[in-house]
Amino acid sequence: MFCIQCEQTIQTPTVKGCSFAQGMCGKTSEVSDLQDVLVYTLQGVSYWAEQAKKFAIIDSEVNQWAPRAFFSTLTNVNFDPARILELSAQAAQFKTRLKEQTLAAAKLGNVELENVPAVAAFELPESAEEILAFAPQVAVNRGYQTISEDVIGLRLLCLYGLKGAAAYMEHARVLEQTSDDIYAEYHQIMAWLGTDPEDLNALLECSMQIGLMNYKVMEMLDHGETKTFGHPEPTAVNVKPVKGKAILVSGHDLHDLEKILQQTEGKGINVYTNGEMLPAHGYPELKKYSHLVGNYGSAWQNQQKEFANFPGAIVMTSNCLLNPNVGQYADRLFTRSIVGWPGVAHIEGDDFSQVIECALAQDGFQHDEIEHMITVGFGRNALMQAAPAVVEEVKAGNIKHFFLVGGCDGDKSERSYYTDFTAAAPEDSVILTLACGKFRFNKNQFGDINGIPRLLDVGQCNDAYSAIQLALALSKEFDCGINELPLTLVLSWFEQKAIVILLTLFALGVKGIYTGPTAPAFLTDNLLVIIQEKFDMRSIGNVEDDLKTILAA
Ligand code: SF4
Ligand code: SF3
Repeated sequence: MFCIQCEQTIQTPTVKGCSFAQGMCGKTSEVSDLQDVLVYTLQGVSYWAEQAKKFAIIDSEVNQWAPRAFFSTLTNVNFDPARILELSAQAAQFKTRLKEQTLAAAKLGNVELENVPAVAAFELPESAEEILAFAPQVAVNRGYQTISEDVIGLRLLCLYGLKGAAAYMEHARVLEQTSDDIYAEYHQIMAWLGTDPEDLNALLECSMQIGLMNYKVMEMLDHGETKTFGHPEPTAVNVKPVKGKAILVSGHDLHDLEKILQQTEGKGINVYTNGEMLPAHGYPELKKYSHLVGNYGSAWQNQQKEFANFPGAIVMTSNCLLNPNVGQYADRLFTRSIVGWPGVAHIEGDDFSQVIECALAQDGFQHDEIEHMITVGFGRNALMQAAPAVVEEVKAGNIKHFFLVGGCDGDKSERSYYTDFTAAAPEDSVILTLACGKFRFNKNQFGDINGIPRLLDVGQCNDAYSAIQLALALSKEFDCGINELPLTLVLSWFEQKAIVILLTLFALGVKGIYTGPTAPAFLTDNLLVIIQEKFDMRSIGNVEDDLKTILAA
């Protein structure tokens, strides 16, 4: 196996990347190898989808399915070899279908298809053994013996960035937001990466293309979420348990939460959000359910302890999943969509009766705990509504700086930087936050500036779109570029969704972003210098010095 896609990848003085029997996340070498072959097969699917389009053949079923399948290879999503094999078999079928249609159309038009790359000609072997035997040839770092590390690093930046974008495409698709134009762009990039490009400039350009494409994807997802559930509004959320039977819903998929709320209505079950599901409380069409009682737990890396202590059923709708056998709650856990763990019940379709039965069979919480309220719901609309008041405070000199402190959470102790940073941010600054990194500080008190809360929870990682809209509105109001605003982004990365959001911000021209806790291991020192110079990207250092530098600028 070789996998280097997330922040917790194995790094020693001699080894970079998870390359032994198991990755740090618990992904076995078998699953990792099967995922490599799946990704390679998907690159072949994309090649034929791109060719097919030249003959006006657009297969919407394949378009909508392919990013979803790619999403299954994202960090902490699917650990089940059987499911990955199923996806590969489906990919091979789709590839054959597109290939046959394309070749027939080409024949009809007397067109010769030239230079069909190896990735497009690849035939998936029948058995799991044969697939695994083939895997080393299609490892994501294939050719590393002879190709420069920089090339491999940029290929991985593109592949992992595209994977993050594919995940958001799937979140959008669930809410009936699809775009054949975006899928065409996805196929073009995926197919090109399958040809093992070596031109550093072309790869760098490709990473910017992925960033811009992802901006459109996040816009589409924002549209899907706000159209389906209304615009998030500032909402107080209890983060302490309430007496009664319970279901915990984790991950990013609001559609699943809605179905669970509908199906549990009147059944005496309380529903809680966990992790990236927290922002759900701000959406009118979700908060209207009185049995959506609060948020439980914190970010993904604490789930083995928190899920073990949760006395009900747990639904994992997307990333990030950890080994449920450690906390012995696998029998109370249910996976959805592309998520999988061997032996854990997987729910297809929208019938959650198994989850409800499981919750009713569990003890539930025995006591009410004293409430602790936090506020969420500062999405695009709420931010825009607050913008005039914010502008007034800026003009009056009461707000001097904006920070966006957000991104993924993780295990590393260096991540206390983000908690310390928010605590040390001056009183006349406003802190926007998003994604699961917020759990490091979102229960702390930040107060307000003449009624404007100093901490504004913008939402999930994909709600970076809302934060970008606020920045654009402020730059219009103050008649300056985004980089001239008193706004600093302090981001934390863990997995591929964070990679693509960073690419989006770079592609939009946002400069001077602080990132941490460490640089992605797939980027060489050389590449880091290029990226730092091109985008003025900075690594987090110590809070005091960083704040001094930021505020002096
Ligand atoms: Fe290692 Fe991360 Fe890949 Fe898991 S996802 S195998 S921890 S690099
Ligand atoms: Fe968190 Fe996985 Fe990235 Fe959506 S849930 S931000 S780490």
